[in-house]
Amino acid sequence: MPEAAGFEGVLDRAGLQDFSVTNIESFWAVVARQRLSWISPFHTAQDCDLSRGQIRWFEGGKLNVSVNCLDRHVHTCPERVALIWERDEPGSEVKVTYSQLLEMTCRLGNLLRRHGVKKGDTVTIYMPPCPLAVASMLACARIGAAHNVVFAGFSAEALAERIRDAQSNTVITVNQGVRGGKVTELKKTVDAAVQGCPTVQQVFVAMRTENPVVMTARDVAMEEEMLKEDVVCEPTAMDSEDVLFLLYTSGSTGKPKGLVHTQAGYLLYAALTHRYVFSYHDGDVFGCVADIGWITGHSYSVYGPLANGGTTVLFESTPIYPDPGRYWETVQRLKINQFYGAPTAIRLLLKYGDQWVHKYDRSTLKTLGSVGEPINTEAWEWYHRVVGDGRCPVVDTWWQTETGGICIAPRPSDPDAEIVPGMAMRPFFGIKPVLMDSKGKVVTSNDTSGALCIAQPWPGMARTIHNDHQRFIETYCQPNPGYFFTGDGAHRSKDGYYQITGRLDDVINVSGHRIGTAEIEDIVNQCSAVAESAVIGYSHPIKGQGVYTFVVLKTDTDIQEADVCPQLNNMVSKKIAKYACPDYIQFVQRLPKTRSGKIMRRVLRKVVERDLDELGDLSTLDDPAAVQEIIQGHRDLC
Ligand code: 6R9
Repeated sequence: MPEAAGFEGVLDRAGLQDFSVTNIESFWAVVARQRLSWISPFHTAQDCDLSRGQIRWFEGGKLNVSVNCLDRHVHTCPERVALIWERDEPGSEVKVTYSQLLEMTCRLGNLLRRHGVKKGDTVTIYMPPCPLAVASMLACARIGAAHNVVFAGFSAEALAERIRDAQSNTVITVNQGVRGGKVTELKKTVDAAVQGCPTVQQVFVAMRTENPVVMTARDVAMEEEMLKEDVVCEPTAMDSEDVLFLLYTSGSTGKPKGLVHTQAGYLLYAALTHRYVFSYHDGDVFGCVADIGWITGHSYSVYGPLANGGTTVLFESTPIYPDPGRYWETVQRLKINQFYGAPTAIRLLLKYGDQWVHKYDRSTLKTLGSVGEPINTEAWEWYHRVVGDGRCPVVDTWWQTETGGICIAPRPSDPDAEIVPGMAMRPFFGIKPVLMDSKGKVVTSNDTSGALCIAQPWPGMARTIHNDHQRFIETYCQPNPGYFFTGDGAHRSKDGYYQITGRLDDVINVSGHRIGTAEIEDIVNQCSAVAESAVIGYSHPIKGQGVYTFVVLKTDTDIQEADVCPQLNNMVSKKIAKYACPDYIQFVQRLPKTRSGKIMRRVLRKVVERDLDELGDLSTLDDPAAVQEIIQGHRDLC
């Protein structure tokens, strides 16, 4: 095998797909040597045992992720634009070149070092998308600290919970956030959060607006202090399997999971998927409009594009600010070539009509991407026909925080391959999806459905859950021993293409935000008037899924139902985020439970979906009258 030349030109891309799954080790070894800059080479491409939750790639190798994302491009093209910060105010974008971003990162790396941040520490970043947020992530990578980006829409309590779980000693934030024309008090939120976080020793504060905020002894004025630092910062040589970042995501039990990604494998996978799935070419402007607090922002606003020396957009605004033409006006102004967004936004914009799209020149667009939830056919067709003028391929990309990068998408291999609307379709290089039946057996035929699992490890996958490897094993490795269990259901068409049908567990997906129903129940149950509750997702025309909450009030309470609703909304938005607030609250006398006391959510789901003929087996139900009451109450409410 001619390793030096790599595979391209040796195998056609379809042949490469087969080769990559049958020879994962040699495939990834060649790609890793070709695409990453190593300080010292690895000696073992992989040492994985999925059944034990052991995943190790490129052992023996040393590298620095920030060098791979910055220095090597500064050597070849220092003036190339790395970031375009699309600020909330249209027309006020800021461009940052590779050499500027390296300088920013080095100053920040030195500042963090001077304040004692070192390898093994975790830095929490609570910032909206902006160059300093990216520089913060890369500065951590440069000095060997792990980052933990928390979505800047999260409440103080949600932030505190993540800081505590990560045992983070440093927080980086901005004075205020600006989004959709509204100012949010991010520094105040951090102040409230760190009160309950004894590990936090210092908070770095950057200025997004000109409004001063109260600074305490613990706070550091970030830009001011950065100016005093040297522009050269020696990168720490990191082992391939050292931690790069933690990122919290929802699981089916109450507590969010801090998924851990490591250095080399993650970066390689983000870079390769970014290049192939979107057909990214040098000189293109890549527009991923996700927040950096989401894995999509990590892999496709930051690490994938920067590892490839690309130009990437950081989008601070909303799809409808100042009007529903915002995305397309941005595409025209920044000359975006690949646009990557979420179905919930597409569905929202579709309702406003085609004129908002037609107003702007979208001729630079080459590929349109979708991520976060299944994209329904109407939204897919509109995206393709109206936004892309029928000439841009739409790539529906399936993946998860756990997978690190895209695993199933229409065009990882052949750039001319057929695309079927609303389907993620084909596995990426090195990915071998399988469907499992309910008995845990692999289904081999086509035109069938099952639980989606992945049969072999790949470099981008998460390595563990922070401080809870047992939970990692139980969640992903034990449901089907030897396979990675995704928690999603999928259908394989008669042609062998994959269509993702949705979550199999108690996780719902509201506007692309993944949230455990148990997390919301936890908060609702804290209301003094509430005895118990059950939250389920239901199909929502814009958000994908909405939050439907069944509430049983305490019998001894004299609070009125009408007063409980605003209280619950308040609590949920304060403790989690606004998007998690109930869309419907139905008060019931009791919840349907099994004799062993488990709430039968399946029955609640059917009631809300009005699928009353399919309530299923009710034999284990403790009190069948509960279901009739709920059906009646649901009719009255909706
Ligand atoms: C990247 C990301 C992961 C869950 C995943 C699945 C859903 C994501 C999808 C999709 C259908 C797609 N999901 N992309 N479902 N089609 N193209 O979203 O990560 O926040 O961890 O959510 O999102 O249910 O399991 P994350």
